[in-house]
Amino acid sequence: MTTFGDIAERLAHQAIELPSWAFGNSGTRFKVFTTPGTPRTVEEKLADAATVHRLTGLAPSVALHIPWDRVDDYDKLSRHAQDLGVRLGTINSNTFQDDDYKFGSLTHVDERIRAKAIAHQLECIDIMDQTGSRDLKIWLPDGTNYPGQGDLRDRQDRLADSLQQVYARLGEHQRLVLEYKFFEPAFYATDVPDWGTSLVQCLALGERAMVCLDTGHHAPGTNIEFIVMQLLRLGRLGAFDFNSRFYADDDLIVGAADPFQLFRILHEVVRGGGYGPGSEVAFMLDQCHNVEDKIPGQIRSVLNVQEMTARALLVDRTALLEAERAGDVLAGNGILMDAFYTDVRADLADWRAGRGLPADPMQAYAASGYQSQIAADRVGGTQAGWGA
Ligand code: PSV
Ligand code: MN
Repeated sequence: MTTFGDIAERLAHQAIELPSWAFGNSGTRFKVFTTPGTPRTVEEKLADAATVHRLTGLAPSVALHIPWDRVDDYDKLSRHAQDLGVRLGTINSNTFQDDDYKFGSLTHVDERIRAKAIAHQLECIDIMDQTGSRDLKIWLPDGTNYPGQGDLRDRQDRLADSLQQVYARLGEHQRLVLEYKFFEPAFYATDVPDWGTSLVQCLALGERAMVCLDTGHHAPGTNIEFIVMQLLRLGRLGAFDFNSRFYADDDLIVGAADPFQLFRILHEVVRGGGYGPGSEVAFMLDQCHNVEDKIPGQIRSVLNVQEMTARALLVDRTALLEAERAGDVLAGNGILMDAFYTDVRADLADWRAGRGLPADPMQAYAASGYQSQIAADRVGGTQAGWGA
């Protein structure tokens, strides 16, 4: 049997990157609700992210989205992040909010627009050079709504050519991480709909091209942990965008909709060597807090990932392997379920207290006065949000 004491040290390796945009206003296509204290600037987003890290010790880096977080001086922004106790992480490009991209970006049939989309990715790599970021994350809105709207194969060929041009510009220690999504904003065919397509494109590029798995980007019922296993097996799991979904790409708090699925995913991560100091897998959140407060929403999220990681680490691997080899179906399933049902919350509270962190970060945030402080301080200006 594996006990909490056996895994305590390994929990210290956990690092979850926060998305800057989680602190801005977001919503559905029906309404974006604003909240007092929402950041107006990227510096304020970093301050909120640093608060999450200070209270949890789990979130040492922050992902930026360009152009949402564009600034004049990235050295200065990096230093600002450092002063707050965090660092700048993944740079996410954005080719989904410009009129030119109505019919695609890296796949566009018009060479001028395709060149513009490539130039945007190169701008993001320039930013990475300044921020010291390792990963360029590309998610494309490209796709078609109607059969016959575009030539599926030509689009794939243009994508390969565009990605090649971007990949060629990467520095030695930088990576291109290609995210897939099976629908939205295109509904008939997206150009990178699944992990297979992302992987095929990555394999053609080279070793520093990796797949990004956003947990909300699959059809209902998809066995996501299988994909995790396969990508780890092939050494191509670059990053996670964690969130949870009931229906579509809901971008809700990770672990809220289906904690068991999160457990199964993290079990495969641990089993496949994706967790710990030797792993290069980036664990990121990609979430929106439309109706709940954003900072505690992020705190809850990283705690959910930590809790489920602890439970995944608790799986008795030796006993599991034995049961699997012996064909003991129920014993194997029982070993997994024992770990999943272990309530680790009290142990984690002690673990935090032993490391100088608040035993209950949610409660510590509520008691800190930070929320009312930012509501009082951040008056005037334009709150950050989609497209802001
Ligand atoms: C697309 O749905 C996505 O998951 C991509 O990661 C984008 O960069 C992000 O959402 C924007 O919120
Ligand atoms: Mn995503």
